[in-house]
Amino acid sequence: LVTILYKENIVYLHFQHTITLNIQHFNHIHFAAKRFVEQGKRLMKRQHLMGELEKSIEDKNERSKVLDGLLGYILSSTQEAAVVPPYVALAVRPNPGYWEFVNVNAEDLSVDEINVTGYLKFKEMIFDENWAKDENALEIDFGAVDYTTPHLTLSSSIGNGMNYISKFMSSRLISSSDKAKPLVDYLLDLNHRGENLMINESLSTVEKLQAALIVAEASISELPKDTPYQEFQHRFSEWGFEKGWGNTAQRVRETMRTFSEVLQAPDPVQLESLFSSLPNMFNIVIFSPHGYFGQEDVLGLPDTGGQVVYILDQVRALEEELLLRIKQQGLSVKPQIFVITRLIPEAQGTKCNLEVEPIVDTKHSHILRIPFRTEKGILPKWVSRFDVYPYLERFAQASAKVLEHMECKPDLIIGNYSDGNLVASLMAAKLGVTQGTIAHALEKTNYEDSDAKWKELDPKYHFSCQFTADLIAMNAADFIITSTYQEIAGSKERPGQYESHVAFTMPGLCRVVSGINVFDPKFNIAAPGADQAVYFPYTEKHSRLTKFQREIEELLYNKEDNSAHIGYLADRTKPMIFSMARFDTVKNITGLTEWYGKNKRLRNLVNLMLVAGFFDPLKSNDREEIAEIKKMHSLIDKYNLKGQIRWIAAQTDRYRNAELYRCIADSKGAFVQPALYEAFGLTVIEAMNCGLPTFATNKGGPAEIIVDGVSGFHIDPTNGDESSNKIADFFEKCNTDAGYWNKMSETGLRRIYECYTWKIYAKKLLNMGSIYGFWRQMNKEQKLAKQRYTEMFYNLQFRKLVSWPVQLLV
Ligand code: UDP
Ligand code: LCN
Repeated sequence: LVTILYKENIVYLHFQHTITLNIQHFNHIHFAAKRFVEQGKRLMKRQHLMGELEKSIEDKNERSKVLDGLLGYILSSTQEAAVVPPYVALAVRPNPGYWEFVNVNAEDLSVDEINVTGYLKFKEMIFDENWAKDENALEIDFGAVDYTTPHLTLSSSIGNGMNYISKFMSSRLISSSDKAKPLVDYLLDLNHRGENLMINESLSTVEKLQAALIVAEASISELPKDTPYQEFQHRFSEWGFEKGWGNTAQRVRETMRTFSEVLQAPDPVQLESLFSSLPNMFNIVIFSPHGYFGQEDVLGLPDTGGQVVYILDQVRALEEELLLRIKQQGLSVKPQIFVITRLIPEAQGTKCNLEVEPIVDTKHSHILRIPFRTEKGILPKWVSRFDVYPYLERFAQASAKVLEHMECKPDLIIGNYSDGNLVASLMAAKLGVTQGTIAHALEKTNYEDSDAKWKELDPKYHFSCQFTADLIAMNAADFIITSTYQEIAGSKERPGQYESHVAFTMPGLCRVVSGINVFDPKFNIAAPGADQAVYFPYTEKHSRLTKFQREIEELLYNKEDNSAHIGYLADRTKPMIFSMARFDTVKNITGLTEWYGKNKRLRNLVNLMLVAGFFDPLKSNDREEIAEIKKMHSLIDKYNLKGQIRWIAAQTDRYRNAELYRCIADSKGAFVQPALYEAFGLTVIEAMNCGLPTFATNKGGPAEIIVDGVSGFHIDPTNGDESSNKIADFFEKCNTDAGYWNKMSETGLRRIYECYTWKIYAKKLLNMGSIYGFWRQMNKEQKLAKQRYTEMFYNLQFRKLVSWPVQLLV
């Protein structure tokens, strides 16, 4: 597709369209390409390519002429280039989810289109030449076993899977020869502990069901709307109907009417509404193996952050929605939700050594803890999330215990994070249950070139296991829940977390030519919320938790350093900028400290208030945290921050934390989330719920939560000066415009109420469980083919990777 033609003074490049370059521009590009290859083999990212281009075409006008037009567009859409002199292989991403690969010869500027394998081989040449040349190197191609799944086509449709599934389902039902028979079979299968729901065997064909619905609908239309189902149950059962249609005459009638219409001519909107009312979901299992997972005193511990908050709030919201739906279906079933996590015998004062714990503010939901085991016994201590992989298979087997507690099979299994998703996949495949996955954060994009450099990083992070587990889970899942669009397909400039698994290579291990397709309709966006009973606006004076006032006063202003806080604020009248996070490198709390240290204007305007980790590196057993603690101390010294910074150790009480956010709002301060990358960012919505104007990273989820300049502000974590000046500008503006702070506080709150609540989330998730449950039945063969491929990958690859010797101190 790409050819090159020189004719007199003009160069014609053909790449989808013909690009015409005058010889001068051609020479510029030629010169730049030569610069790319001058330094030998290497991987170049977009910013490096652009940097080199700037150096080779110094004249700004000339540069913009060269960049203007299609060639410039291709270059600026290039995400990465594998330089193997004399070639420069480009990975071009014109739009989210769309990739093309071209190979440019820097000597004569000839250009060839290459396929994904060709591109990955170029990349491998940089890291492991022998492997790149191995004709039998292992290639993973999940796309090859995806032969019947329809895919979305537009980048803007990505993440809207459920809508498309309803469309695909209705057109399948219309076009299939036995019409709506699969729906009738599905209905026949619905039961609760063996008791039929909706219909029984006497209505086993479309015709019989249609006829019965006509009679029933007519008879019910004569009844008062609020007549309880029990009053006409007997008559209905004679016609072959069972419980589940509704609790009142009106609801039964609505469900029957929708069903009748769907049987006659299915349309996507009605199908979706029908599936949201069917009694097919009572028992849910949620996996989140790595600890600490608990309800008290765990937040802020290494690896224990938003995921735990998310799951506990999710369970509360799901239970509430389940109870509502069950009531509306006219049933008296008790729903059950079990969160399965790791039991840690040496629980460090937390309750993570308890086997079963009821979940606070729920009626029927529990945490069930199962220990990690090896053949030698139980693992007593916490281990980092990066080191859990060898324990997962046994953990999945032991999780069968949940069946004893539930006394039945679950209707839905949801995994969380790489470890939970793998275990969920194993259990769902074994039981034949619908599976949803949630990543929270896929680690791959958090560490540059973590795939290509896996060998170097594996001793510390075991990315080979994690990425393999991720691929297995993504492909096994019936649906994938994400918090934002960017999580799937990034933005115009940056690929998404899932998108980074479309094609990648781990030289020496495997070349993934098709890991996942972001146009797969299994992807759905359902953003979480923050518990609004806890995180409410600072203005709701009557609800403020005044009992924490003294503790918070001491936490913020006591001048003595102790184990809870160090540093002090000499000028209490200044507003505070506040940040709170686990002390991981990616959270960039030390970055924020450095920006603050360097920016005199900002230091004059505000104090810095941080909640993160410990102060003593000896107290931590987390590698990254230890490095961050040391860095923080050195920054405080380097910039002489004493008197302007307060560093508080990790906090575990969310009620007190919420009051802390509100106290910062009382100071007319702001929340700053400076992460190098943030998958979603619960602290961002907690702060906004409390009415704090918020500055958050433009790398990741917060870029979608906040509309820059409208409901908060974006900051660029890679440009500290710009970011700290943006914060300083805000506070300067607040000094001159008395209403500005309030305006930003209110617009932040408005954004939350419109888009980020748990109620919206719970409805969506239950609908997904229902619709994708039916979809998997309609696609049994396809599902099975993929499952066999996934199982093989698990057996031959994953098991081998997790066979490193594990420590066990019983
Ligand atoms: N958190 C906390 N104490 C701390 C640090 C964080 O309670 O010392 C809470 C915070 O309020 C939020 C969660 O942990 O609810 C962090 O979630 P987020 O999505 O911001 O980041 P994650 O830790 O999941 O990467
Ligand atoms: C993990 C993260 O890193 C955060 O960005 C999310 O907000 C959190 O999980 C909850 O999903």
